[in-house]
Amino acid sequence: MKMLRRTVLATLSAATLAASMGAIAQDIKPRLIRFGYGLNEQSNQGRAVKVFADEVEKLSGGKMKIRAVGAAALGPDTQMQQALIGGAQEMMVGSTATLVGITKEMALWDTPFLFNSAKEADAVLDGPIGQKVMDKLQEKGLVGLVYWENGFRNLTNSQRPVAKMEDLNGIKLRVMQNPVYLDAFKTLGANAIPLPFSELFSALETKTVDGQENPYNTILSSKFYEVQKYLSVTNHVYSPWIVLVSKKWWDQLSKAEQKVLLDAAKVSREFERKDTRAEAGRALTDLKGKGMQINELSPAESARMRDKLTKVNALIAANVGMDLWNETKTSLDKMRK
Ligand code: KDG
Repeated sequence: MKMLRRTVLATLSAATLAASMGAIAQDIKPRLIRFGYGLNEQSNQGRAVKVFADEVEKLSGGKMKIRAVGAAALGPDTQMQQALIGGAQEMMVGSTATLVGITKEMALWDTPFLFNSAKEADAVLDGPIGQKVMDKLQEKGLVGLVYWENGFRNLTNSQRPVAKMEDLNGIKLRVMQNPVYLDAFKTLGANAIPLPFSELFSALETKTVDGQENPYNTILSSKFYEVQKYLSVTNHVYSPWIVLVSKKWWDQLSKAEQKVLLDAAKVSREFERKDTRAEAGRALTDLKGKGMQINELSPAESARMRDKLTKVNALIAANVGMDLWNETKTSLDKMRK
């Protein structure tokens, strides 16, 4: 009888030990976070995602782990945004321009020539106005953490240099899926065609579209120089990216876990802006070296394009609301005094 009792006790303690080991193993298994993005791993966007992932692992002591998925493998921006809202994906970084269908105030950042410099952009995006626009996402199921820099956008095409607005007439120009970009480039005389970023290279390669507009960094990292002969420097709009979290998922996190993600996002923002600006500074030389023919618009032609493009401002002000529009203009006027 004693033997039987000893065997039963031994079996029970082994099972308890296994269960507790299992529980500990369960405890230290990191929380896995799927983070999708649209450019490739070697791009400025991909490099910043890696910095974010490393920082999350460091700050959480290995308890939170980012599984970064690039090159739009989880779908284009709009598809990933819906996956976050539904809770099927935890995080992403993408363009604010593709968010206007969800949060109309994001159209503020589509305003042509809104910012004259990266310094102005940082001050507004990281200040109360940027936060106010970001907070509007929450009622739609998204949490914005920080803005990254996509950069000032410039025109490329396979047909001819764009030295004046009229040179855009008849150019099939791909634009982001966004009403302001569509309207703005139609106003300039281009045949504006909205396409997801993930389809852009093949559309250029097959001549489905003649041209596109993006920052130098993207023209380099996506190898558009292989299918685009002409680069015309317009700097027509400053384009932000935004790091997003599924609110459904965010609300389940502890305050400590939320702090890890926000602190890591701020570290990645500082890295991303420095890295992107350094690369953009070298880009024109690099792109010339890749065989692109580069032209800058004359001040007079730039002014004509600016006057024509800013005709969309009334549409933007109506969309984002006059209070937010006026607050932004006042803030910029103060900075420029
Ligand atoms: O995922 C790609 C997006 O980040 C997008 O913003 C890139 O600027 C872009 C474009 O032209 O689609």
